[in-house]
Amino acid sequence: MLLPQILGAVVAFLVACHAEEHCTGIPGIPGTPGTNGLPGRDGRDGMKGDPGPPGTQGPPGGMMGPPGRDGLPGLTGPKGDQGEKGERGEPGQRGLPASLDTELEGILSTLRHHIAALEGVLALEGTITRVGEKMFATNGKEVDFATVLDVCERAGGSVAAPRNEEENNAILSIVKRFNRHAYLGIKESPIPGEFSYMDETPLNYTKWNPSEPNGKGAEKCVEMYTDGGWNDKKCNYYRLTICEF
Ligand SMILES: [Ca+2]
Repeated sequence: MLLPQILGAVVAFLVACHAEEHCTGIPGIPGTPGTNGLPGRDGRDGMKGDPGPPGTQGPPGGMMGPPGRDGLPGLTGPKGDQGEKGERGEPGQRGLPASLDTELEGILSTLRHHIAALEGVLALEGTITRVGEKMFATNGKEVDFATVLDVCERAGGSVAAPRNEEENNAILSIVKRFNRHAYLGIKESPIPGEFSYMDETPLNYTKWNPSEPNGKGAEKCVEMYTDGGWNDKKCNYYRLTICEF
């Protein structure tokens, strides 16, 4: 409090005191502020802060770090060469004759039934034409004779070669369906005008068209016309592929 104000208060008091019978004491001057207390206890630990930014790269020439982890496996390499054939194993124990093995007999019977059913389906769809034990089939493609040979062999058969009228008619049914001439599994022998089966056995049945064969060594293959007759023909023409199995 400023001095004039204090004095003013004292004067006012004295005046008031003088006016009354009894005077009370003068109020004391306010004391000075106390000193600061001791520091408080430490607070609890705060939450963990975010990771700091990466440091700057060190100078070159530092020590090499440890090796990294193995990479992903690479692509499969090319197939190796086939190994040598192993030695023949010991022969197994002799089994029962099929006629005495009822279980085997049952399996064979089921297989025969299934195969006959499948052949029926294939014949119904025109995929195969069956004559006796032989089956004829085509892939519908026209190629040169070398390709016919290759295609039939790869399929496990051989080029269709009729051994009788019935087989000739079976092949003819395919030729008519596609309305295309087809090569037969017959070739000219080194003697011009003489023909044989592919295994060089002589023909036991022929169906030459009138005036055929007329190539005299220049037409070494044989084709079937759409009437079932045969014609000797050069081997590089494109003809229907028909195989027998
Ligand atoms: Ca001819």
